[in-house]
Amino acid sequence: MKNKLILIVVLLLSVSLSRGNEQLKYTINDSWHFIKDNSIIDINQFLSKLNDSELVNIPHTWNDKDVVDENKGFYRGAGWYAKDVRIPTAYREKQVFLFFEGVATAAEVYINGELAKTHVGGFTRSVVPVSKYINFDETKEFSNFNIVVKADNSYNEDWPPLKADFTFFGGMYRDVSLIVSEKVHFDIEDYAANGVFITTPEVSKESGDINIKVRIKNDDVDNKRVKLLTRVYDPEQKLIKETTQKLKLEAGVSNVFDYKLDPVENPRLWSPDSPAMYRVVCEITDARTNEKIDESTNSLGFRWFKFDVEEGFFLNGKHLKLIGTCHHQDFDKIGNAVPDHIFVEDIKGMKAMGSNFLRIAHYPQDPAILELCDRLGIITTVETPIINTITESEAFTKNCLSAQKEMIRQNYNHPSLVIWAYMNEVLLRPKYMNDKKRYKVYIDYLVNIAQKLENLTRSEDPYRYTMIPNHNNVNRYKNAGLTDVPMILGWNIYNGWYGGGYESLEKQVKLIHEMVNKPMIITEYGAGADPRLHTIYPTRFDFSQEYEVMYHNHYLNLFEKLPYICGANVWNYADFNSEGRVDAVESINNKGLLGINRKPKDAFYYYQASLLSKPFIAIGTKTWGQRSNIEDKEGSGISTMSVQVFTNQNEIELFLNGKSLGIQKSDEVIATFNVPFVDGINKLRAINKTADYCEDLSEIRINVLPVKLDKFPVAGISVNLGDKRFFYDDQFDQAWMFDREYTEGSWGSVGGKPYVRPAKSFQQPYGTKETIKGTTKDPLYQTQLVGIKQYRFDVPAGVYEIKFHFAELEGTAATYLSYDLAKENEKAEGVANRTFSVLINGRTVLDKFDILSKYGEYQAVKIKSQVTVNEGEPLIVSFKKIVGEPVLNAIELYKKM
Ligand code: GCB
Ligand code: CA
Repeated sequence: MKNKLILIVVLLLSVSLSRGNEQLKYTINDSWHFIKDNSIIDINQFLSKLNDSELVNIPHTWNDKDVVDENKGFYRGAGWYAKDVRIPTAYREKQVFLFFEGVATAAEVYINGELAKTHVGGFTRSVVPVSKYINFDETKEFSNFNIVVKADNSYNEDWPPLKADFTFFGGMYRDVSLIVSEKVHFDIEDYAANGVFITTPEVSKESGDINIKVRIKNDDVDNKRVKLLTRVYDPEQKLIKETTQKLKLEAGVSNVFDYKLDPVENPRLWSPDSPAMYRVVCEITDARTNEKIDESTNSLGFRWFKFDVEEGFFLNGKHLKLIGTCHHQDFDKIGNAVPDHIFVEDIKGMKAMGSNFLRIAHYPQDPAILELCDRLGIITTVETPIINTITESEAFTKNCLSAQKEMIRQNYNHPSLVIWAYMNEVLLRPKYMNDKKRYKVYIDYLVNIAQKLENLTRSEDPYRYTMIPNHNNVNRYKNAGLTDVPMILGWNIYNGWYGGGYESLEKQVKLIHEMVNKPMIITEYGAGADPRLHTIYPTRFDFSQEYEVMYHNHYLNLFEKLPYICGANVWNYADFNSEGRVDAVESINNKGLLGINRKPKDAFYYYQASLLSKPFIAIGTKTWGQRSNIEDKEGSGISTMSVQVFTNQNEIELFLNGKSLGIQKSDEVIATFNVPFVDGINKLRAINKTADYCEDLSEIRINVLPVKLDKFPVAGISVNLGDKRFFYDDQFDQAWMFDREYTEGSWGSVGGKPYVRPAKSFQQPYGTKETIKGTTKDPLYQTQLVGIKQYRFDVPAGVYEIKFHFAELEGTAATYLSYDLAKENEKAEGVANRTFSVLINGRTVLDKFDILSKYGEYQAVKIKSQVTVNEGEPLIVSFKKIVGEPVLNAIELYKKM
């Protein structure tokens, strides 16, 4: 009994010894006082207003609501945060820091009223030493200090990024922590890195180098003698190496030491299939007492890689086609103030998609992302946000360089990371294009910044590659001399979306390859898809999920065929906020493979089927909650629609409500079935019966609309006019079909043509992409039938409600995106001059109706009316032209009695 007790005591002792005094870090995210007010001139004025503040928790942005509303613009200015922090008075002997993971875009940090630090750059971390500002109260166990942070997301010509296709949310949007260390500690003040930098200059199957640079800060007044222990653990957590060295630390400075460990023999190599991770623990102890002072743990992976101009990418000597996506850091309804778990799900999702590559665009993101890419095996590139344009100023250049240096040092020890990038499409619409001389001055300045970033990057990290992503105007980048600067060139290519057909992709890629003798990555390609839109006539710029699949199918096939394309990144993993965007969904860029809420679109399943090697099968259109379509033949009650099954298997059998619809062979991972849907719930089951058995289930709800309206559908009829897409309103679970022409005894429109935006170059097949105010169901209003004469329903007797949807599309305020290079060709639109009357069964409902003067342009207008139809009488809505052509955007008919 006694012996046992002694043993327990000894165990406890050794546990507490090994805990030691390494840095203590914990978040202080909750309950910050917050005021958003650009008129506050200084911290004193802010503190005097604290009573008006609200309490917020970090992550926090002040733009979560105003970027998704219908007004153009969002708050760009200052937001003030304040918090009291209580710490043990014993910390007087230690060093206390604040650690900010991300404050956008610039921050001033005040401790007890004194300015302790300013930081420019909304995407990198910063560390603020605060000990010297704290008044420790010796008489009490705890002491308090006060933090004020002024965050600012104003436009400032010296703060990159200046302009880009994503929202510049403001706020303290990533974790804020307190760090407590000894006076001697790994130098976290150095660009907010962790003080340990590991490289592996030579790696082979037989041997892997481990070189380490440490920075140790001695904040004491005396020089110090310490020991530095380095331990390496293998992927099974077994200790495989241990070294100790004695170091002398000069007081008041950051002491830098470079050293090498003996190479690891036969290292387990890191790769996407087998992301073997080693762990390096660096420990500082007191040379005399052996007491632990600090510790830093970092991941290590052994791999070697090469990007080749002709042959593409090689990892550990084997060819590997890099395929994956790009990623932004925001989420549905909460902007960029997202919990880490979103990122965990995103990276898991990429792995589940079969990705082996990720472009962290256009700025460094949360630490959780690279950590998980290391662990799951996704090769990454990360970049500094210098986007579209630059400012020729010293301050701008300085901010670019510090952002690059912070990015590199903060993310140094990630085996998944192989490329440091900077700039994105900086010659998209360069300044001074019309003044040759001035243009040259501008371009020289820009190329000079690039060269400085390149030199900095190579000296910070000689073992990774560098890259600049450009848009597809290869001549412009080449003539500027920008293509000479980095080691790899990225190309963002949208043939088949913004311009031309995707058939032109191959020519484009070949041209670039011939003109630029550098390894090539397709850093972006993508097509927009509003998750609510489906069609049987996919065409460019229709925002249908079906076109998105076609586009990606074409691109992926070509990438797999051309060896010199090292890799490609879909733009984008998920839909994301872009406040200025006008598309099918306002302020959202819809090029995601998943929605902004992370619900997969069909294109995501397409990639799974294409990239995964384990048996995969998925029935498409899972987000199409409810459909509505006309029956095939009068009285049949059946509406046949095609359904795509995405699979890497050869043959698929599909069952509808338990009955086999036969077997189809898959064509480029898609098996297409014509499914005779019945009204109501349709249960689909797709299987492959081989040894690699796999199956998928899907429930499809459909309103099969009758050709003859003898039995009027209970949910009514909802029709989108001037359109060829089905629209699923996921907010109200309402299914819309597109229009049909009236035939005798049935229903449909009489006369009129779909509205096509007047443009010289083909852009949208129909409708406009201008944002429609007063609705979130823009696709219903963005299309219309022009010159409509009647809408006719041959209905049984009864009382009906009719709902008209209008919007004036011939407006003045057309807006364009800078990415949309087709815009130059577009003619100015005329302002509509349009007046018409609407009659229901001869009775005027809307008399001399002029949408523009009554409601303005691009405004959703909904008008409901009612009519009693007698036996044998049709329901006819007629449009009487007075000035210009009558229009109708959508119509609903519902039977009340
Ligand atoms: C690009 C940009 C990216 C945009 C994308 C688009 O070339 O690099 O930021 O979001 O195009 O969707 O237009
Ligand atoms: Ca419409």
